[in-house]
Amino acid sequence: MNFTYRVASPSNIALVKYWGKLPEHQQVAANSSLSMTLSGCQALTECRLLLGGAATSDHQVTLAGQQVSRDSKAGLKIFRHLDRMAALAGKERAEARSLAPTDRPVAAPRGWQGCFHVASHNTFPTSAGIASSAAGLSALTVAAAAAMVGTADWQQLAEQGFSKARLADLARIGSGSAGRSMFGGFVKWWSGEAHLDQGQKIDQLWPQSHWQLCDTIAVLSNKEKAVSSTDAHREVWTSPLFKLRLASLPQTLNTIESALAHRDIAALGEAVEQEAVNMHSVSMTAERPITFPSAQSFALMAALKTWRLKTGLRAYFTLDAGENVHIIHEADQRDALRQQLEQFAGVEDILFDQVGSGPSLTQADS
Ligand code: 2P0
Repeated sequence: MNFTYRVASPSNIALVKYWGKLPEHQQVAANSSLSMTLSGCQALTECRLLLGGAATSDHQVTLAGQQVSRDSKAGLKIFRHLDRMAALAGKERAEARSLAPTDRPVAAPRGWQGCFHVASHNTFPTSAGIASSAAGLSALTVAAAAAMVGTADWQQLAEQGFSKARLADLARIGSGSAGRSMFGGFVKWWSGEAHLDQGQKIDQLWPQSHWQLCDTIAVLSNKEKAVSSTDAHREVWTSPLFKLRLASLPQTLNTIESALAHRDIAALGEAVEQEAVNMHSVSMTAERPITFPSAQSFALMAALKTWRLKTGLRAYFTLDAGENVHIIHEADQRDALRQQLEQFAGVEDILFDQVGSGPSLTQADS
C-alpha cells in the first residue's frame, strides 16, 4: 500500500531579491538572493503516489478544493513539476536498487507507470505578493519525494538521493524562490556560472534561533496579481537599470549579510528597503513596464518612514511581486506597528508572521 504524505511548507520573504533569470538555462537566477523563511504563511500539501494498475491516466491535483487540469494557468507549473519528479524518481529509485540500466524508467509517465494525487491549500492569500509559489512548490517537492521513496523520515529521504540540498535544488527548478523555503531561518541561494552544471547551491546561513525577526504583512488586496512573477522575470533584461542592479548587488548582499550577522535592525531595514525599491524600479522601467505596488502600497511605504521619524517605530518595508507590503521588525515593535496599521486606510487584513523553521513532513495515514 502506498501512503499519503503531508507537508507543511512555508513561504519566504526575500531580503535580497531574485529578479531575472539567465537566458538559455533552466531556472538559473541572474543574481544571488537571500531570504527569511516564514512560519505562519504555509502551503499544506498531501500527496499519494499510485503505481502500476492503480495509476490513473494523469496526476490529479486539487488546489483549495478545486480540481485543476494540466493545461490550466494554475496547473501548468504543478503538473510539469510532478512530471519532473516522477521522471527523476524513476531513475533514482532504480539506481538505489541497482537495477540494470535497461530496467530503469527514463521518463514519467512514459516508461514509469505512476501518478501523483495531490491536494493542497494555502494558509494565506494566493498570488498576491506573498510568494505562494515558494510555499507551494517546496511543499510539492518534499511531498512527491516522500511519496516516491515511501518515507516521512528526512534521513531516509537523504539516503535515497533526496537530501535537503537536493530537494532545494529540485524545488528551485519548479519555482526559483521555492528552493529557499526548504530551509528554516535565513537562507541564501547562490547563483552564477560556477554552479550551473551541478545544480544551484541553496543553504541556510543562520537558523531560526539566530534572530526572532518578524514579517508583518499589510494586506491591501487579496486579489490575484495581473502579471505573474515568471513573466516579470523575463522583462527585466529590457530595463536600462538592470545591469546597474546586477553590478550593485554584491555590495547589497554584503551589507545585508553583515546586518543579519550583527542583528542590526536599522542597518538591515535601510538596506532591505533600498533593495526592494531597486528591484521594483527595474520592472517599472522595462520596455513593458510592470508596476506591482499600488498607490496604496506607495502610501503605506511613505507612512512607515513617517512613523519611524515621528514615533521611533523600528520597522522597515519590503515588497514581493505584488502590492501587499511586508514589514520587517523585531518582536517588541509588533503592537506599535499594529496600532498604526489598524488606522491606515486601505489595509484589509494584517498577517503577523515571523522567521520559521522550514518544512515539516508526516505520514497522513497508517
Ligand atoms: C524573490 N520573487 O526572491 C523574488 C522577489 C518575487 C519578488 O522569486 O518563475 O515565483 O517560479 O522562478 O519564484 C517570485 O518569483 O518565479 C520571486 P519562478 P518565482 O522571492
